[in-house]
Amino acid sequence: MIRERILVIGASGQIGVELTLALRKIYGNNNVVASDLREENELLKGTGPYVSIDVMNKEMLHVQVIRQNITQIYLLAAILSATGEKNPNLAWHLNMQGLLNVLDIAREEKIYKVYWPSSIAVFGPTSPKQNCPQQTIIEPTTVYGISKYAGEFWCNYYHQRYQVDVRSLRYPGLISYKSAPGGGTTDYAVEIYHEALEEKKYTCFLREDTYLPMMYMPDAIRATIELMEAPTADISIRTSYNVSAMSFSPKEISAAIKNYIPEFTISYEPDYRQSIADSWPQSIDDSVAGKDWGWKPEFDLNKMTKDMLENLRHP
Ligand code: VAH
Repeated sequence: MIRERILVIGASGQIGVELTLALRKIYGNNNVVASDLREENELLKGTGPYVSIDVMNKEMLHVQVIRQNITQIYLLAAILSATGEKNPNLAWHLNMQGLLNVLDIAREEKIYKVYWPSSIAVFGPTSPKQNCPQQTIIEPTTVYGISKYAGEFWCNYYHQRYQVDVRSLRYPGLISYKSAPGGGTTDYAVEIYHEALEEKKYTCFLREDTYLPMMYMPDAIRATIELMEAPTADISIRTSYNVSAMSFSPKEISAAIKNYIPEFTISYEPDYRQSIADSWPQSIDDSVAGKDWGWKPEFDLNKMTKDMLENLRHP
């Protein structure tokens, strides 16, 4: 049994913090090396090794992969949809070159497995709005979506041509309480819980009827680990799997919050992120993930709202 040594790149981000903690529970604290350009997230301190890595510095990354005897790489560093529209060139460069650096090192060092997240942001206005299938018309209209869709084909290429075992999920909007998100269009669904508790009111940057596919972080972490632990023979998708859990609108999430905070009020001031949200599907068909590796979500809007408010009230 080889000793797995895992490198998490972007470990101080919204997904990275929780994925690092989950992987440390499975593989042992010292076998999961957390890394980021930013300083170590408070929740990671004292739970295992942390190194500063710039995924754009391929030589330095390569040295760390060798020096740390890495066998698996999780690449989470990316610029998300809203920030990406403000910095298109930076978003394209980081999201693309970061992935290519990791894939090339994985090929050269025969890394056992690689994980790289895509997003439902790959879909565009010409994709089906309801139950958007795994394979369909996909014409992204954000730099983030373009970079994620191009990245999916690079993952497929490195698997087909070099047998790199790289796996990927098209995450919906992710909601969590442990670590703040950054620069996403779906981040209103995180902010609203904090504001509901602190201010009893929230001004939403999307229209009240904007339905988007969403998932609670515990489900996203479990989906990631279940995908990575699935037998290779079961993986039929080498671009990226659709996964989903629920879809809701700002109106619906505020009604769910009102069940716990009756005095909560919401107002709406749509901004540039409205057009990004409008370009995405409202719901996702993830039946291929269910068939291939048994994907099944556990959290719906009410169960998530209860858990979010409890954990934000008593951190
Ligand atoms: C974003 N949270 O809003 C990300 C996600 C589906 C959206 O990829 O950009």
